[in-house]
Amino acid sequence: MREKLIQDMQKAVGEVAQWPQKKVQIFHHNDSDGLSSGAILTRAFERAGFEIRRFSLEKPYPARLQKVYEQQGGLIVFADFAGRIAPLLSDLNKGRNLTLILDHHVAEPATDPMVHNLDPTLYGMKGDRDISGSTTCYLFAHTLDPINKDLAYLAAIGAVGDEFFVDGCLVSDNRDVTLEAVKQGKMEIKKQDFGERYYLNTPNGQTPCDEFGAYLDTLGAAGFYQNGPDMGVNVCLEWTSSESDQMVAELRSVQSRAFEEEIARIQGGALTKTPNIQWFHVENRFSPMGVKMIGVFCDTIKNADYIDPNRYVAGFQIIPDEIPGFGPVGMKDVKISMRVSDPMIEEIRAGRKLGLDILLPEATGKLGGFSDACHTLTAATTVAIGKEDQLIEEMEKILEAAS
Ligand SMILES: [Mn+2]
Repeated sequence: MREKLIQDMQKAVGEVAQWPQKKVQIFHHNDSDGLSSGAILTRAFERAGFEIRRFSLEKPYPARLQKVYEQQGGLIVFADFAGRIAPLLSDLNKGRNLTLILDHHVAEPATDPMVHNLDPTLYGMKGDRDISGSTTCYLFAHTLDPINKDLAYLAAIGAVGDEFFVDGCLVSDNRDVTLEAVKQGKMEIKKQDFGERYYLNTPNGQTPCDEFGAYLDTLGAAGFYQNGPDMGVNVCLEWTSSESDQMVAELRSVQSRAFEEEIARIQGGALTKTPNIQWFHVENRFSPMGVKMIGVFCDTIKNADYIDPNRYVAGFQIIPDEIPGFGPVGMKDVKISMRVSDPMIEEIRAGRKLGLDILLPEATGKLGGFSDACHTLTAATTVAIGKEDQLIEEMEKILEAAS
C-alpha cells in the first residue's frame, strides 16, 4: 500500500508543478512533529521556487478553516493534522484551490478531486506507530525532488517527538528516515538498556533528539502567540541560537509562574465538584501562551493531593480569536481538556469507568461543539463560551446513564 501512497504523491506533485501560482500556504501543527513538518515543507517548496506563507495552528478549528477557504486559486498544504476532516475541507474547497493533506492521524478520504488526502493511514499504514506527520512530509518532499533527501533528520525529529516507539525503538518508515540521517552523518543511534536513544549532530554539538523535541514543544505551545512556531521552524532548519535559547528560557518561566498561580487558586477553592467531575476555568490567565497549555496543566495536577483521585479532572481555557499572522476569525469558543488520576486510569482500563474518548465527544456533540483528538485517558474539545456548565451537566447525565 506504500507504493500506492507514493503514486498518489507523484500525482499530487504533478498538479503542484502545473499550478499557475508559485505560492504556497502551509498550515502545520505546533508540536515538535508539526514544526519539523513545517520545516521540511518550507525547505522543499523554497527549493521548488515557491513563495511561502506559513501558519501554525493548534487545531484546525472549522471557524478558522472557513476563513482559509474564502480564497480561490491557492495552493494550500496541511501538515500533521486535518486527515480526519478531509470531507469538510472538500466541502469548503469546492474545486477552487489545490489542497494537500500530509497528516498521519486517523483519516477520511477527500470528496473533492482538488483535495489530495495523502494521509498514510488511508493506505494501510499505522499513523500511531510507523509514520509521523514529519515522515509523511519527508516522503512528499522526496517525491517532489530527491534533493530533499537531506531533510531526513527533520523527519526523525518529529517521529521521536511523537514518541512512536516499539520496545523503545522507532520502526518502519520512521526508522528508515532515521537510518538515512545516520548515513548522512546528521544523527547517531545509541543503544540503551531498553531500546535506543536518538542524537542529533548539530554545529552546536550533539543533542538528544528528545530534548530538542521538548525545546520545540515549548516554542510551539507556550510561545504560540509570540512567534514561537516560527522560531521553532527556524531552529529546525538553522539550529539553536542564543536568541532561541533566551526565548525558550523566558517561555519556561512564564509557564511555571502561570501554573503556580493557578495551583494556588485551586488550592484556595477555585475547583467546582459535581458527582463525578471536578473542574476549573483559567479564563485568559494562560495568555499569551497557546491553548495546549490547559492540557499540559491538567497533566501536571491530575495526581496532586488537592485533586480528588476519584473524579474526572476538567479545565477550561478561552481560545483567543486569532490565528497568528492570519488575523481574527470570529471564534467565541472555549477549550476543555480532561485528564484522570492514576487510580482512575486503572478503573477506565478495567472498563469500570467510562473512557474520555466516549464521555467528552458525546457531551460536546449535544452542545454543537467540535471534537478532535479524543483518547481514552486524555481528551479535549471546544464549545461556545458560556456553555461550560451545560457541558459538565451533559457529561454527568451520560455518566449517570452508564452507571
Ligand atoms: Mn504528529
